[in-house]
Amino acid sequence: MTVPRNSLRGFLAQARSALRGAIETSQKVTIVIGNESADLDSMTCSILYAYIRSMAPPRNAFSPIYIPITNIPKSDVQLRPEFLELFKHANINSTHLLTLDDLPELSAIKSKLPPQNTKWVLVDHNALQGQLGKIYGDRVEGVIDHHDEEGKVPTETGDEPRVVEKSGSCTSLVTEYLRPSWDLLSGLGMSSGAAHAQNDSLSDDDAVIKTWDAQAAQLGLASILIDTANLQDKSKTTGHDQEAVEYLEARILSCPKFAASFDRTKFYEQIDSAKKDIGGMRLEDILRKDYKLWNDKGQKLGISSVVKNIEFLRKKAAGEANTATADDAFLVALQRFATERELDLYSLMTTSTSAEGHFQRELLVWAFSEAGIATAKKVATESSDELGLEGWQSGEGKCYDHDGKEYWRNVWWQRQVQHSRKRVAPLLREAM
Ligand SMILES: [Mn+2]
Repeated sequence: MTVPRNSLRGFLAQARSALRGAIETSQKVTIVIGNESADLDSMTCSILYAYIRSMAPPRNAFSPIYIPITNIPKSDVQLRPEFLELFKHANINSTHLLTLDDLPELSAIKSKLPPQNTKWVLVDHNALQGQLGKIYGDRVEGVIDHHDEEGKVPTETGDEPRVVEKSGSCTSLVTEYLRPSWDLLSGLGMSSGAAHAQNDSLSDDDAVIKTWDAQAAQLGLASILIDTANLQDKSKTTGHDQEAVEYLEARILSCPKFAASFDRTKFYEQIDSAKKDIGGMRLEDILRKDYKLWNDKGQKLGISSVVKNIEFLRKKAAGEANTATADDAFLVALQRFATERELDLYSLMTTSTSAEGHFQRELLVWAFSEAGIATAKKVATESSDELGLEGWQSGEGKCYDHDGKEYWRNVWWQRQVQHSRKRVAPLLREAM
């Protein structure tokens, strides 16, 4: 059975009930899951892939429908205002999104969702982390990703893709992969209603499908624009991104409902400003909203990416603590965040715009164990040139550096701003 042509909204509702049904009746299920930082890219990759693939599955698909899971608990969706902004363009809302809450509880997941009944496709990562990775790591049979190759997904993935390539956004690679199926689907123009429609209503069905396609296209387009700064960031944008943007934009512009009013730059700015609208959040939420954890060679590394500078976070910390100095309040909050997670190594990466309008990055590295300290020192020396590390001071003139037995810490301006966590994480991991 093939999933009928449907809107994103209809599809997500169907995916939710199919997942529930599969769990209750021990049916097979294919899960498409993004990485655990669950940024916009991860979310849109999984939805777009599952949506098109469910309506145009390979002949011997493992299960009748692909289930897109966003790799966070439902409550964390609220920490991503850009999701909520984008959902409006796709005619969905946060209640339609499938999250970790839709899977059985971890304590019972193995019996309720036996590994042999599952097949996993990874998008925007190529190694399934954490508890899910321990239980279902062997069931991963497909990947589309733009991070460094981890060598965890088998080389043969049968009917599912095995694409690990450089691109600004993983959604661009997903779009590229889906394009032939999507074109075929739209060419057929079949919806569940269209199959029974009279000839004279065909154009109405066509308009409905164009609207659905344009909504899905906006969902994908947003991630590519965010990840490439509207294709303006030359260090990130690749041919994959340019072609995918062209393709998705054409889908939006061929829809009468959106064609007249759609403006790509305005659309980008709207999603981007929603993403930076984190002033109302608590510091801890800001640190955990785009957070990744690695557990390698006996060391735990956590990295938070934040879309505001340390000055913003200092003020936020001071406002929440209202006793200590801003520097103290900030450092205490960071230390609490890292020690609660029992990290050997914690890093904070910020992005912001300088008063002169330049994109800038700060990098904080804090090591809490002997092994972590050795790793941190190694990176500070060996990767200093590649990252363009330069002296940094807080608003109160402190530089936060500390070289002691109990911990080691430093903060820099990272002048080689093209290097995101996608580069910094492998550097830290290699140094372990
Ligand atoms: Mn990505």
